[in-house]
Amino acid sequence: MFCTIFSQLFLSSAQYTQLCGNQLPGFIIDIHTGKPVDIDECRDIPGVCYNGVCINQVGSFRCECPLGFSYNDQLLLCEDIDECVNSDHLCFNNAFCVNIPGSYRCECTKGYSRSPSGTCVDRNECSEIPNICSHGECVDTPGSYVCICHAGFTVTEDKAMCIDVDECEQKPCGNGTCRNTVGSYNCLCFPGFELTHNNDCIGKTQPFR
Ligand SMILES: [Ca+2]
Ligand SMILES: [Ca+2]
Ligand SMILES: [Ca+2]
Repeated sequence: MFCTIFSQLFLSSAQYTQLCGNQLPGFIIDIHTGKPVDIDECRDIPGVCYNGVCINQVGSFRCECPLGFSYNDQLLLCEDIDECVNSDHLCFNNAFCVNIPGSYRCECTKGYSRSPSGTCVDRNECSEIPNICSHGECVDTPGSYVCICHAGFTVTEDKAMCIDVDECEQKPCGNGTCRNTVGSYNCLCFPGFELTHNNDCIGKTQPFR
């Protein structure tokens, strides 16, 4: 059994001849008759022709691989072809390639969804997602959307949300304590100070005597 396809794979031809003499690969010598007998590689090699069909032949064997698979003559099995690597532009117009066993498929890129005709079209996030851009207006863009925020709110870096501005960080109250609120802020004036229409605290004017 040693002088079979296994040893052919792992030995140089000189090493093979040294170990196996002129015995033909793919045959085993019958100890009773002394004659070479075909080895059934399909039966004797574990996992041979995996994903495909093994066909024994006199002195050898072959693997028949299904569509989308190719024969790996080192591993003796049928390997999935990664169509996404081998062929550019299998998927186009806002889609990308996903390799699957025996085939591939095209998936829409982020921000796009499959239309009834099968093409990838822009999603209108503004109408599809409830409460998107709360505290602002949603504007649809190709592949995405942006939020235009109401006063007192600022847009996140990805322009996907409006978040409250903490106006107190700017210390707007002067002689008072600032309290941030959602969309605005309040000033609580220190004793002796009063709130102006500019929402800050100034000293109370002394009444004339
Ligand atoms: Ca054979
Ligand atoms: Ca969009
Ligand atoms: Ca605020």
